[in-house]
Amino acid sequence: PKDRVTLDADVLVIGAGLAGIYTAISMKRLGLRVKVIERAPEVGGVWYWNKYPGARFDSESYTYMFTFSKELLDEWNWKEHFSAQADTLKYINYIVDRFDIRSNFQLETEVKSARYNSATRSWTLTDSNKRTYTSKFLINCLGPLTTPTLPDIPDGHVSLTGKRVGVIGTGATGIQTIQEVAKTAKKLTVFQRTANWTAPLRNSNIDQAEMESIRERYPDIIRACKSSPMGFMYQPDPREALKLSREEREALWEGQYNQRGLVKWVGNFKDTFTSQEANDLYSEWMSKKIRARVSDPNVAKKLIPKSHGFGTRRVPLENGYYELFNEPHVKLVDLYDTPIERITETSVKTTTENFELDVLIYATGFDALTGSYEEIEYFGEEGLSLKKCWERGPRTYLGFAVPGFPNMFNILGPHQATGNIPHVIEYAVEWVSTFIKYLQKHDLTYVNPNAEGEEKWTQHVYDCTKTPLSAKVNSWMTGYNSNRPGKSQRRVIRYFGNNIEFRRRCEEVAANGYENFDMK
Ligand code: NA7
Repeated sequence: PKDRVTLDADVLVIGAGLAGIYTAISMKRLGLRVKVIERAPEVGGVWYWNKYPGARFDSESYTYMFTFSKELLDEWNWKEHFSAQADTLKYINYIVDRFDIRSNFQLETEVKSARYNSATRSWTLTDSNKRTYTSKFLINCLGPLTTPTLPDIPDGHVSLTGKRVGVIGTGATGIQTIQEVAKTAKKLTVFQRTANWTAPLRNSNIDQAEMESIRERYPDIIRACKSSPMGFMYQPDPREALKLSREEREALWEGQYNQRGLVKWVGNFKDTFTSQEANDLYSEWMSKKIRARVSDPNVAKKLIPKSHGFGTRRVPLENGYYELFNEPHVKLVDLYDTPIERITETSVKTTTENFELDVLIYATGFDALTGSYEEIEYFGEEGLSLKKCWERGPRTYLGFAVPGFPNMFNILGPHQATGNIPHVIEYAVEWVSTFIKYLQKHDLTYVNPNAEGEEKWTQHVYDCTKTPLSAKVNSWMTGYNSNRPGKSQRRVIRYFGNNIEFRRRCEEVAANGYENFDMK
């Protein structure tokens, strides 16, 4: 660079969730000065913010974790097959202390803008108090589901016992919350717009003996996750549902229904989520399960999704969700039949009824993937605005970088592989770290993807939306958000390719000397 200046850090990271934490560990290992800026008063990201009743994993704890450190695998004991939020937050804090990075975090600091300076080849972040921070590299670890689209749910400390509670939303958050709140609320009203498919979680505690046996199986579990398309422990069944007899199909489905976890989604027949016909068969079979569990056929009918097939949206898991609607204190309100007209201080008024409530919980989702990037003003070379560049949808190179925004990397941003999030984060952070190490080795202080890389990657991301049924329904995965102006139609924000293909392409780019990146 022409102008040499003293920078506050080599690497600034925005966000202290799992991605920010592993980035800090990795940068420190490279001998770089790293500072992570986070608006929350604690580390943990989603696992700090989402303290709602019932918040927990619905992937097996011992698969949904970091694998980069043998010590960590040896030392940490999971308490339940599906870890609850409080224990997960403990795990995250354990990592921060174990790798001695707590002093690398600056908490309660909200970044408002990030500006690239071409003369110094550096980034300047400005926080809400107008304080500034400078660095060579900027790594965004903003999280895919960070920006809630309605006011925050009341904090976890509010007691709901004996109260009249309403919940709006039946996504993964709503379904977990509803089950927990129903245990103590006097009355629970579920305001459901789109019914969602959900199936048994089958959680249980893990005692010491079981933990030891899981630990012995860690190498196999980790290998299984790394070789599965979405990073989960289960491989899709290689058979096609449409080529089997009804008995053969139902044997697999019944077995999986009785098993714990997401196997009934990610371990299904390989055509279940690409062939409408195969998906219809499975959805019909699942509908029967719902009808068998709900006594009132009218309520059952409302709980069975019509707009989308099983697994074409993220499948939340449950423990007695459907049976709740047989209980006298739980009421289902179908917002398609009777939409909400108004919310007052004490009630929710639909077109036909006024529901007096003590507490109303919004489980109405997030402005996924791009929302968190819109909360910060990013300016690249010559004042280029990221908002402008992404006006008609995000465009990236490998989901990691954007032309015109040199020395900036995104972890788990738009157009990057998803699935088993901790595993995905590990891969992304390691890919970026290896790249930064390469830049250091070659004394390069400038890295910027070119337009060709961006065009090719963006085209590939769009091509990947052609096959999966999940790319053809409204959900946060397809960028649909009815609460945000301009987002009530589908947008290509997510990578619908799989992790194996994603990694193959990233490795190829690295092996070719980081092709389509300009470096100097
Ligand atoms: P989701 O899955 O986006 O669910 C949001 C829910 O809120 C969904 O049922 C929505 O109905 C409902 N919603 C949103 N806005 C409204 C309004 N205005 N009125 C009524 N109902 C509304 O978010 P979650 O937080 O549950 O889960 C996000 C991810 O976190 C999840 O997939 C896991 O990966 C972890 P709609 O379907 O839009 O009709």
